[in-house]
Amino acid sequence: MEPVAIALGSNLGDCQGILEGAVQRLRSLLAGLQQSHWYRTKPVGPPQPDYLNGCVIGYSSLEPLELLQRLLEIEAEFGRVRQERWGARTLDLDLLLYGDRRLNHPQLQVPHPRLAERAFVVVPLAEIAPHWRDPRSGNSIKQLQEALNCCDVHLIS
Ligand code: A4P
Ligand code: MG
Repeated sequence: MEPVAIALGSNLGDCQGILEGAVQRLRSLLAGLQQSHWYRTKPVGPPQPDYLNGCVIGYSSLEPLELLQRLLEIEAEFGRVRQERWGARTLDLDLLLYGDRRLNHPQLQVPHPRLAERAFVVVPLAEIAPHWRDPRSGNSIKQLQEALNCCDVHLIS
């Protein structure tokens, strides 16, 4: 089993209900799941509604591509229809980290290529995995957070 980190995002429909449903599905996929709080975040990309974002960590016995396939199935289950890149979506699941592996497969880049630059990912991840090191930069998640402007990321109650 290897530690994995997954980002969740939603900005269409009942976002919190969708995210909580997705976490339930992830619980059956990962051992020892821990989840962050949910954060309301300003959209990065084309104009669209605000997002709810959060992260989970846990242990997986699936190989990375197999895990990605399961994440895509969960997205489909919650009604994700792929339209424009970075556009609004009911559920986005991104595989952020898989242990300390670096993968550059056509279907899967790990660490997620935009991990370090996105406060909507780094802030929730720092809650549950502050000491995990991004194998690309060598920085801890806490250090990544300190380097970002996090003013568009708000904890919801
Ligand atoms: N793929 C490659 N690497 C990965 C990975 N590490 N995890 C491939 C997941 N998927 C990965 O993904 C397209 C393909 O990327 C997948 O089929 C997989 O083979 P997608 O989810 O259809 O595309 P996307 O999410 O629209 O594009 P992308 O480039 O993944 O976008 P991002 O970077 O995920 O950004 N603003 C806020 N505030 N909050 C958000 O959550 N999300 C996005 C999407 C834009 N703006 C946002 C948010
Ligand atoms: Mg995605």
